[in-house]
Amino acid sequence: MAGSNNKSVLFVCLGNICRSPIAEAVFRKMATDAGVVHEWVIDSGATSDWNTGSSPDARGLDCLRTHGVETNHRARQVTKNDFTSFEYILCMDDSNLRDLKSKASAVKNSSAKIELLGLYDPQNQRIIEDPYYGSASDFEKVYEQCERCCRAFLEKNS
Ligand code: WE7
Repeated sequence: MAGSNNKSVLFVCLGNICRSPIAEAVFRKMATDAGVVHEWVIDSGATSDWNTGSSPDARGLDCLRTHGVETNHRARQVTKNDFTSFEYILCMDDSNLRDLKSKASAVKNSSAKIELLGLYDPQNQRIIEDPYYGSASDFEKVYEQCERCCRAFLEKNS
């Protein structure tokens, strides 16, 4: 659970099998390489309960492996507690943003900053598109967007 002494970020997408596990794994590796991972609580979750318990999509795992990034994440749905325990909840598209704001409105004392991860992109690509019906190159694009955004987000919070 995210404690008050830690910085904390929860990455969120629709199913927590394509985009948000990539963002989580990329950010954890970046924080580890920067020697600051102990300062952070890092996790990812889904707006839906469709894939709860599932491993990340095989195409996402291939993409991460290509880049030397590891993950053993299993999908979970966002909980009410996430809105009070995480400082940041960073999501991928406008549909995620609507779902999260709707969920937050049902939580007493929701304090998380709910934002698009793409807000941090130095190349200003605000939306990280769902690659579910896409190809390996769509997963690669997700990876590159996550890489840029996570670097800028970590920098801002260092
Ligand atoms: C996705 C998905 C993604 C779409 N990961 N699924 Cl079949 C379905 C229905 C409700 C929730 C989820 Cl998670 C899923 C399976 C898992 N990234 N993207 N579905 C998707 C994309 C475009 C139009 C409609 C859907 C359901």
